[in-house]
Amino acid sequence: MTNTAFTPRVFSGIKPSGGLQLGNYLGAIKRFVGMQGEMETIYCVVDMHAITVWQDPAELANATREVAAGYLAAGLDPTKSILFNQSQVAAHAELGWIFNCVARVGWMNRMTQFKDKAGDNAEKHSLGLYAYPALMAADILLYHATHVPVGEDQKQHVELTRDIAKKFNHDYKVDFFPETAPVIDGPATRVMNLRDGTKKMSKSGESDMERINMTDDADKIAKKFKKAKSDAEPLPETVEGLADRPEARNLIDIYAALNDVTPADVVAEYAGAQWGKFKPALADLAVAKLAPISGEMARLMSDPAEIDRILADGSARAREIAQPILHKTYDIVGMLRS
Ligand code: AQP
Repeated sequence: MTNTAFTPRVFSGIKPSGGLQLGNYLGAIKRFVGMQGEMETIYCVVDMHAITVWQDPAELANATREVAAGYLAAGLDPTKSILFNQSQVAAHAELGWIFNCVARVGWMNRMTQFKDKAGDNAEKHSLGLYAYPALMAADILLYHATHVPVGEDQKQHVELTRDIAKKFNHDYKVDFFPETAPVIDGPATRVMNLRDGTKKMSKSGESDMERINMTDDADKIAKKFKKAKSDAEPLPETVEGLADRPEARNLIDIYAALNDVTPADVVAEYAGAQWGKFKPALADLAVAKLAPISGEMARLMSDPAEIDRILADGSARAREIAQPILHKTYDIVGMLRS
């Protein structure tokens, strides 16, 4: 069966594992909002993924609300999209278990994000961190999602989702789960660390100076871009001139994504400029684009009951789609629904 047999549907999520950073916004949220109205859109705050590494219980609920506020402040309309937090739709965990039994250990061993996160100390990490791509496959396939907008770092996990769908369909001789497509496009699918252009920007990176947080004020944003690593050369004449210049490439990609233009447009505008000219322009642009969002996030966070109400409504709507798909999965697998 091809994906044309499935209603086009978008699913994606963000972990409340800390405050949102610019990579989450440009690589994910901004694009999620752009897909609203094109097809049915379901967006999640994936709190069950967050606890694959330690989360202070006193902060997790707040971080969950903050990610929800980030989505809403960036333009997500809860009447057009379903917005909810994962733990409130139990079917995610239930389908996740089935997929633990479909995915192969050899597949999980190839997941580069686990290797990066666990480093040399893999045995001390949670089983959840290792198994999390199978839960992510459940998040997506529980809604028969056909499109998953993600940053470049999540591409391998969406490919694993396709492998799980294919194996399930093959083993049970059904055409039940779609082969979901990752949607990875635009200039900011991999926003890099401001102090090291070879590493991705992350919420949980060691130093605050390596990322722009969505809640940073104008002074902080200006300071972080001023101190961002660049190189000794001026901006090149063409994008080809950015090869082997990861920090320069990153700053230009960020500018392009914030301003909805291409990196080639940015290079054409700033060809030959020194960093002393480009960095303040980048900081001004970032403040102009991010300040309205952080202001709206602060406003939303001052009324947590309203965020909780939006999430509860989203959970109820998500359950309506998820429950029949889970039940059908149980029937296919042969679970007695007593
Ligand atoms: N640097 C990035 N550039 C582009 N996209 C990014 N995303 C994350 N970082 C970048 C995208 O944001 C979405 C949500 O990611 P996540 O929060 O679920 O997990 P992550 O990718 O592990 O994000 P972080 O910020 O690095 O979190 P921590 O530090 O807690 O692990 C995904 O679509 C992701 O691609």
